[in-house]
Amino acid sequence: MRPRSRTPARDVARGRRSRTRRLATDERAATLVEFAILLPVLVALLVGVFEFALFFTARMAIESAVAEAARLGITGRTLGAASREEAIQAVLAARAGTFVDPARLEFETLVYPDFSSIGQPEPWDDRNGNGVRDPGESYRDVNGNGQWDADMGRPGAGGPDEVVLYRARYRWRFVTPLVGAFFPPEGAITIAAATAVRNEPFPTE
Ligand SMILES: [Ca+2]
Ligand SMILES: [Ca+2]
Repeated sequence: MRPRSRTPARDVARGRRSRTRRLATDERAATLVEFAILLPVLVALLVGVFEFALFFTARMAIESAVAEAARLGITGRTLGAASREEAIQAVLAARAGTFVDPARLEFETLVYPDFSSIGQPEPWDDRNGNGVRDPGESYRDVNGNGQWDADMGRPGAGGPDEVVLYRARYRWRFVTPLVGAFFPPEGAITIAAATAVRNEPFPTE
């Protein structure tokens, strides 16, 4: 007796099922391979987002700290500190935030006669007309330190009605070498913040 042959319809169905299984297995393998390729990219992306979120947070904190220090400075108040300069420094450090190391935050306040003098040299008599202040050429000692300066700013918080520049600089170090590698040699970027204000006509002792 001849063995009963399978019906062609059943063969076709079985073939389809096996092809479907193979396809599913192939798809799973392909997904795994794609995931393995994409994982480092995803991790790098997440690290980048984290690093720049921290950086922008620190930058905003420093900008806001400088503005807050200036807001105190213009009033002439000391808030119980030994001097106005100390009070300004205390506000700056308190406002700079948890991600900023106050010890590494470079900060200075410079006093100018007016806003247009900010960053300008002390006026001098350029006798030889070379655009450079040469030894012997007379000058006006605006900041009163006994020498000619390329920036006439006088360190200090300034008196009533004086113009004061508040300036901060901070070297922001990225946490991971992944991002730091883009900012050689030390994996850091400079955050600079500045604001200029005119002091209120506050009373002085
Ligand atoms: Ca000259
Ligand atoms: Ca000077």
